[in-house]
Amino acid sequence: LTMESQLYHALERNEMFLVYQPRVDVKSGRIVAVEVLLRWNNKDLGFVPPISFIPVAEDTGLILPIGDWVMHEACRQCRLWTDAGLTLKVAVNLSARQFKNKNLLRATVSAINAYGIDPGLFELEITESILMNHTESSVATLRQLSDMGVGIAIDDFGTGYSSLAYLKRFPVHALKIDRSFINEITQEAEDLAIVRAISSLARSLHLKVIAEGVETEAQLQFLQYPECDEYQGYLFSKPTTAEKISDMLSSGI
Ligand code: G
Ligand code: G
Ligand code: MN
Ligand code: NA
Repeated sequence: LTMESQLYHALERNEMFLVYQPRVDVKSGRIVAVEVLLRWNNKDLGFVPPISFIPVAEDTGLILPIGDWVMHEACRQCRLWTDAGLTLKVAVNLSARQFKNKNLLRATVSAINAYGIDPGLFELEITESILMNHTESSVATLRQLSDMGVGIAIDDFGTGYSSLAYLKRFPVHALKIDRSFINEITQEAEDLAIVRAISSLARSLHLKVIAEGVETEAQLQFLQYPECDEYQGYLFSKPTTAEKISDMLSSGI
């Protein structure tokens, strides 16, 4: 009953599901997007957190079918929201192995087309370190996706060693500022300075700025425009079910 052997059957046994965390427009206070987060509830192992099973899924290659499933499920949900008159972008996390895979373009387009969603409502989140290990073909794929209208966001921005020149060369649309810079932004002058620098860099490159891990009203005050366009975090909502997201949207948030 190793995690690996259980993970092989997780999809066919319907043990995986998605939760969604709202991304909120700082100015209007409205939900404009959701980050899609994978969850696994196994009959023997119980709830296994992604930080435990994603590395196993990466090592075994299972992240490829699981990642395809995540993209399909996210697009299916996006379609349901669109049909209900709710316009909401879905942002899916991409692992290193998915990014390097030669089928990334086909897999992404397949999910988008299966539900006929607007490609502009689909976004990929890629960490700095994954992006820095790109190949020519993975960058070409990003460009093709970007040309279709798919968004590309750099996740955990500020924690890796990204060459700033890449921000210009790559088809990147948004920077998600890592929550380690937001955590103590109200007390630490350096953190505020870093957030301001990232934000002004992003703005001059015409990228959207999203603050992650916003937990308090005080933190949000420090992140009002022009620091950030959108924020995400426990202050507004933890990752939650699609139904709860629909309820929030329907009630006008
Ligand atoms: O809620 P949270 O514990 O979901 O996420 C923990 C980590 O797992 C985050 O770094 C997040 O990016 C990653 N993660 C969550 N869902 C997915 C997914 O569908 N695919 C990949 N590759 N990573 C994910
Ligand atoms: O690495 P990535 O940014 O994809 O992962 C998002 C992770 O951050 C998920 O595990 C999610 O549950 C978590 N998260 C989301 N909002 C908050 C928050 O306000 N505080 C903390 N500590 N974690 C958060
Ligand atoms: Mn993310
Ligand atoms: Na992040």
